[in-house]
This record gives sequence, C-alpha cells and structure tokens, in this order.
Amino acid sequence: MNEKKKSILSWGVLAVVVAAGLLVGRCAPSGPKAAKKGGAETKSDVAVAAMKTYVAPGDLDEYYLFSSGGHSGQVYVYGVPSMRHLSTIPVFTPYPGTGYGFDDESKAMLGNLTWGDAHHPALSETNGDYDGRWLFINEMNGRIARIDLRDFKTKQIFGPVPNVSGNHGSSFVTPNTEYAMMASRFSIPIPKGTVAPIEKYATDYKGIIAGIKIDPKTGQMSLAWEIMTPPFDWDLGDAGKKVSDGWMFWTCYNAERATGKLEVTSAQRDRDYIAAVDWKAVEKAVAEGKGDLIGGVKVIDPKKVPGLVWLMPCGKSPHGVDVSPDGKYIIGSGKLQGVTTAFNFEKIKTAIQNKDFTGDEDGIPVLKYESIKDAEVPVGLGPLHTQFGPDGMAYTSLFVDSAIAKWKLGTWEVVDKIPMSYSIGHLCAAEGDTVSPDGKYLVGLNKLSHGRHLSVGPSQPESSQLVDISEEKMKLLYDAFTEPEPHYAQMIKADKLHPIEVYPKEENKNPLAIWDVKDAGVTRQGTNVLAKVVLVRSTITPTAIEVALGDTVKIVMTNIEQTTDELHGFGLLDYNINIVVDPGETKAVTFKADKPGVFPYYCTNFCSALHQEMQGYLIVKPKG
Ligand code: RUQ
Ligand code: CUA
Repeated sequence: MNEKKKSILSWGVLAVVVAAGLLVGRCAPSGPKAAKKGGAETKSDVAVAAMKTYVAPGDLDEYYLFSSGGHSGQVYVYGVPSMRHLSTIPVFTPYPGTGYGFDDESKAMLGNLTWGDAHHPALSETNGDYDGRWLFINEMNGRIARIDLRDFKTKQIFGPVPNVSGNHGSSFVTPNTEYAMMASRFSIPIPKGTVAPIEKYATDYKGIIAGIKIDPKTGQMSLAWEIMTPPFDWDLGDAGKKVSDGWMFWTCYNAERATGKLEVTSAQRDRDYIAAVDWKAVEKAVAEGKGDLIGGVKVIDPKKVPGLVWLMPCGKSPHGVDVSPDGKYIIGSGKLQGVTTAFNFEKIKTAIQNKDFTGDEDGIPVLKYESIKDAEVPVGLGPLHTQFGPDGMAYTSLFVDSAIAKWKLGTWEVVDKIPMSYSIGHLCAAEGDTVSPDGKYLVGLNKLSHGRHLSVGPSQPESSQLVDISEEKMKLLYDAFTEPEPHYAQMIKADKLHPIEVYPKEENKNPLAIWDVKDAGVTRQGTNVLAKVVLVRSTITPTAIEVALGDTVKIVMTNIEQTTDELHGFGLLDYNINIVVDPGETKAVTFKADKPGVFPYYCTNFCSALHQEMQGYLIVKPKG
C-alpha cells in the first residue's frame, strides 16, 4: 500500500472511529464500490467494520496469518484483524531484504533452484491443535520446507523427492506432526529420467503419494515411504483427526487418465476420486520390508500390497478435501458442480470391511459412493475448500459463485452466504483446520482484486478479504492486498508463538564465531583466505580485507549485538554479495576473488546515527 492510500485510509478509519454512530464518509477511496460488491451494506456497517479491524498504534493483533506466497516462493505474515503485513519469510526464493540465498548456508539450502511455487502452509500440531513450533510449506518442484517459528526462519528444504513430479498435494501434517504428506500433481514415467511415449500415459505414467517423516524433537524431515498410483492428478489433501487419526485423504482430477487438452479431456467423468490412505498400515508394511526399489526409494505398489489405499468417488474434478474437527466427516468439493460432498468416516471403514467395492483402479479398490456419503450439500457453484468454526459450522469457498457459503455439519443446511471480490480460491479460518477451531475470523484468499484499490498497472495484487464469523451472519470487515499469490494460509492465536528477538550468545555454536574485535582479522592457507569479521555499532572490523586475485575468500561475520532489532548488513559491491546478520548470529559467505580492484563493503541495515560510517574495503591485488 502506498503512503497516500495509507494516509487516506487511516484518516478514514480515524474519522469513523471517532464519529462512530454518525454517518461519516467512506474509509477508503474504493469504499462505495466495496459496499456494493463486498457485503458491508450500510455506512454503519462500515463503521463497525472499521472498529473491529482497527488496531491502535502500540496494540497487537490477536492472530498471526501465515499466507503462502505462491510462485514468489515466500511466506507472508499478517496480523489479524488489522491485516497488516508484518514480515516476509523467504523460503524457496532468494530475498535480499534478509540476505537469504546469499550466505553459504541458505544458498546451499536453495540448491540450484531459485524459485518454488509455494502453496499450502501447514502449522505443526500436537493432538490436532497448532503447537506453534514449525510451519511447513510445499512447492511444486517436489520439496517441503520447514520454518522455525522461534525465529521465523527457513531451516530445512527437503527434496526434490525422487519420483514425485509437481508436489501440489502437500504439505499437510498429521495431528501429532508425525508426517508432512506429499502427492504428485503431474504423473510421469518413474523413476524420473525415464521416458515413455505420451500415448502410453494411462499405463506407463505414474502418480506418487509420499510420507515425509518429521523428527518430533528437531522437525528434521526425511523420506519414509512412497506409494505408486495410477496417473491421476493428485490435488489437495488433509489428514484424518480424532476418530480418523491415522488416515490421510487426497483428491484427484483426471481419473480419465487423459492427456492433451485436460480442460476437456479430464472433465468427462461424473466423478473422480479421493484416495483414503491408512498411513499407519503403510508404516507397518514398510517396516515389514514391502515395496520395490524405484529411483533409489522403496515404493509400494498397491496391486502387490493391498489393504493400504482405497478410492472414494467424488464428483466432479474435486479440488479441496477437508476433515471436520471431530474427524467424522471428509468434505470433498468438486469444482465443476454445485454441491460439496460429506463422506462419513464410519461408513468408509464399514465399506472397506464389507468389501463394498464397485471395481478397482490398478489394484486399488473403489468404494461404493452411495455407501460412504452422508450428504451432498448444495453450497453453490464451484466449491473449492472448506474450513471450520466451532459448533459444527463449515465454510466453503465457491470459485464460480465468488462467495463463501456457511453451512452446518450434520444437518447439511446452508445458513448464510457472503460475496467475495473476486473469485475466491482458498479460505482460512482462525485455527480453522484444528480439532478446536476458534471461529471469529475468516480470510478469503481471492484470485483477483480488480477495481478495489488504486491501479498499479497490469500486474494487479491479489486480495485477501477479512470476514467476521463471530455472529450468525458473516460480515465483510476489510480488504487487504497481497503479492502473488496466496493459495492457502493458516491462522494461529498470537499467544501461542514466542519468537526470540536476539540469538543468545551462549547458543551460538559456530566454531568460527568471534565476540571481540581483537579476534577479527584475515588468515591465509595457500590460496584460501579466511576473514573473521565482527559487526557491532558502528564498525565492520576489520575495515580492510586484503586478498590476491584468484583467492578463495571466506568471510565469516558475527553480529555481537544482543539488542533487539540491531541487525547489521554486509553489502559488497560488484561481487553480488549481500548478507544480513541478526543480533548474536554468525553467517559466512565464500567466493572467488576473480576481479582485481578495490571494492567497498558497507552495512546495509540502518543501525545507528553512524550507520553510514559502517564501511570498509576489500582490496583484491592483481597477480605479480
Ligand atoms: S490450491 S486455490 Cu494449491 Cu486451491 Cu491454489
Ligand atoms: Cu550496522 Cu548499519
């Protein structure tokens, strides 16, 4: 948001708050349009909305919202209800603002990929409730990252996982964070690197479902197992909870096994599938040594190892699948229809026991639709995703209708609807996919934002709309605009997180860390130069680093500050080096001194009145 809009908005909000009850002017330039399209019907609605979202200077938001940044490869952190953007966590993409992707460690973590299409963040859980430890997020190149919520930093990027192509069905975690799950959107011949003609798609291309094990103490991820599936396009997933704990569900489209123009060819059948995977049984099978080695990984073929996976028919080209807080219902939303389907977990288990099948797909039994469904809820056109509130309330996003439907589990009654501007994809309720959702707030993550903000040219922001769900009728509270492209988000009660503000000195175990400017300096071993650097207000010590052309230079920097917000940067001109070191942190960068000359380095983070003086020179002497 630009300064002008900010000031217009805050003026408006202030006026509304001060003159609450009076009918005052609109709070934003797009106000009149917003009132018509967005659901805040009257001027007093606008005043109430302003008061409900206004977080006074110095006050704190009630929730954190972690929103996926889509193909920006990042995670955006917002406060709710203010919808203020608080922070950007770089995950799959270098981010000069925090020096991510420039220092040795984060560069190595990114590997050869400098982008990732990040979709579905998943907070770690204990007994089905967010525990505030980690945030996982997938990206399409077959990877999952772990962000530590102690310092809001990416700590591990796991993958690309062998055989998985297009990791969309991810990174859903199980109720005690045993696993983050993965499923391939694109099927390919496996192992990766082998080739089969596209005409043989139906038989020679394979989908993959994978369980990524999470170490309960450290959060470290490792590949536990893979299951080979027909070449369906696995889409979204959700882990069972409470009564359905131990199970995992994934939707797919293209049960037709079609190729070519999928918008036509994959929409032939009335129903595609949701896979129901008994992951505890999979664990057992793998422990018994079942599976074949493909691409260096044990892969289970359900034809050879039955009793692990079943298919639940779900109409039509389903997108989201969401398990109710009590674990009893599996909600599958077919994006090309006007209903969302509620499956009953008890009935699923009974149908499996009774072998109530209508056929199979490459050895995976297909359950009888009529035997496992409880209801088709007439939510509206193009249902995508469902989130939950307390008291059995469910909220389903409707892409085609561009609205959210509120309905009740069990009675299947649609009780309210609110329009979204425009075309909502995902939605996120406060603690909305835990065993105990909070209600209160719901954020619609819209695909388009046209006409609701100052124009910024052809590349428009997306919009995230905050909805009040504390009362019977949903009410639009606020329009926030975000960078591309929020798919999913998760909202956690703010008091569950306790981020640190400095890295305690005693925790710094880096053997090259130094804490006294006396220890700073340059040492050489052959053509390897090691510069130990201290960053503290307002000097980079040493103030000159001398090396010879062709040297391999490793600069290790320790920010010895123990004060909140005292970050220092190290920008080295002409060498494309940009490091940011937090208080108490040590970072290293290694590069070849391949250009002779004198190159200034300086602190990039404003840190004191003498920040501008925080500078030095790298002197690269030519040979001879
Ligand atoms: S998907 S809405 Cu990954 Cu629903 Cu984008
Ligand atoms: Cu250190 Cu600016």
